[in-house]
Amino acid sequence: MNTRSLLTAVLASTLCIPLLASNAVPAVGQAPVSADMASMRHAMPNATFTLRTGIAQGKMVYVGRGGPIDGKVNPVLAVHEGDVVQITIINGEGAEHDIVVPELHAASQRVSGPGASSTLVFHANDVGTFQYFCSVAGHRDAGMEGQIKVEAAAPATADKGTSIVRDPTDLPPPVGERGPTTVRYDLEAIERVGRLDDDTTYNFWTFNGKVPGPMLRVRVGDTVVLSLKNASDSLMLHNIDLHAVNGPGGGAVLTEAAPGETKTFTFKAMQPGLYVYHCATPMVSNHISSGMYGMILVEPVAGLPKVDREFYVMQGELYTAEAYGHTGEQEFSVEKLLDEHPEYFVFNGAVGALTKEHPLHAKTGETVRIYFGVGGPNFTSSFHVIGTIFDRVFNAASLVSPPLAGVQTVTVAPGGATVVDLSLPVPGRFVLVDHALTRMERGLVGSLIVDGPETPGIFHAGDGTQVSVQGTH
Ligand SMILES: [Cu+2]
Repeated sequence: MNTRSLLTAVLASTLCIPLLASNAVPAVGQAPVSADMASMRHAMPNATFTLRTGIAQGKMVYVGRGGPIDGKVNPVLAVHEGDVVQITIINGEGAEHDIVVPELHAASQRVSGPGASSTLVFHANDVGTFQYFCSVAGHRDAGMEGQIKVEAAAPATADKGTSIVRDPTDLPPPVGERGPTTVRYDLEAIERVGRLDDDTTYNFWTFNGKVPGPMLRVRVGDTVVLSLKNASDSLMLHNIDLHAVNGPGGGAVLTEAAPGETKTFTFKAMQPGLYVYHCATPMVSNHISSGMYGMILVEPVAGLPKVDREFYVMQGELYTAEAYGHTGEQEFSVEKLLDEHPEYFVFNGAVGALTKEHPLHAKTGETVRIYFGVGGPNFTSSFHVIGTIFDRVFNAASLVSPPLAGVQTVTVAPGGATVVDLSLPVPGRFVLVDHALTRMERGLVGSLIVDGPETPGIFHAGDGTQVSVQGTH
């Protein structure tokens, strides 16, 4: 049907390595390509499908798994022009199979043995209908075939949901030199249907309408007067527990507010640190998962070392009844929460928050600080920025202990935080991840885009001769 298809395809039986040599997916920027980054491109398809081989009505078939194709036999795989399409085939019954799309020059490896899998990735550049099938002799005739439909670019849909994403640059400036004072904060618990992913919404519970809640910033010795209003259109009780507080419940008991109520309490910030706050109304983990977390920074007397840019990033996970990737409004699943089986992992509230909506930007030579916390409620983060090394880590967000130097990955507990500083000698796109990298497949990824001149003395393709050539011209 379409012999001059521009689609290119590659095979990736495991996450990444064979893809270095391929040009299957265009680079996101002009960034130099590291092995890690090559894998990242392929880990960020925007149309993903899983097919399991099996027997249905006496025929050999592919059965859709997860998302809108769940349970469907030889499902039509609908994608849009320009999508990066990822298809994973899982061997369901043990016979040898593969999946090929000759018109798109795409083919998986053969898989034999129950549970074996292979993944293919391609870029859907042409509109049309294309056949996929198993190339093992006789299997196509036995029933293993279906269609991939590439439609013209998606029309704008009516309501993709309000953004609940907190811009990572939305944080107060350093406190600066001053003595202790009284600081007043007004927070509002707001329940709001917001965008969780493209074409997917969720009924978030938030502080001030965004996830995470606003970053609060005070100095040690300050007195904080904190009011929590629960919006009148809320359905739930809400409160706030700040880990910076010395006092029962961290303030939760004193701030429990019914819809329409406002509660106020006062505390003294006794210890410097970066602290998580969250709603602590039962079921606490439900309130946190739905978005009710944020951080308060209590600066030491002398403040923190000066940097050029600061960012505010938090990680959380969501438990939806439907599998990751379903469109439409998603309902919370208490069963999945109790099983600690999340469907989504997100930075700053939603899939794409720190890639499409608010990527982090900096310039080479600048120093950058990330205030990073985990709302959770349940999963520890192994925070890492691919292509960088943390120069300074305030481990466990302790700001009075000496920082660590030269750190690759930082463990951050739920209800915990870290402060990491990095310098950026090389331009390009760097990738924020939890190095439990399976979570990328469930939405957890961010971008740090660094602009500036190339620095071949630090990073370049090829061998050392290129450096001297470039250095003499
Ligand atoms: Cu709450």
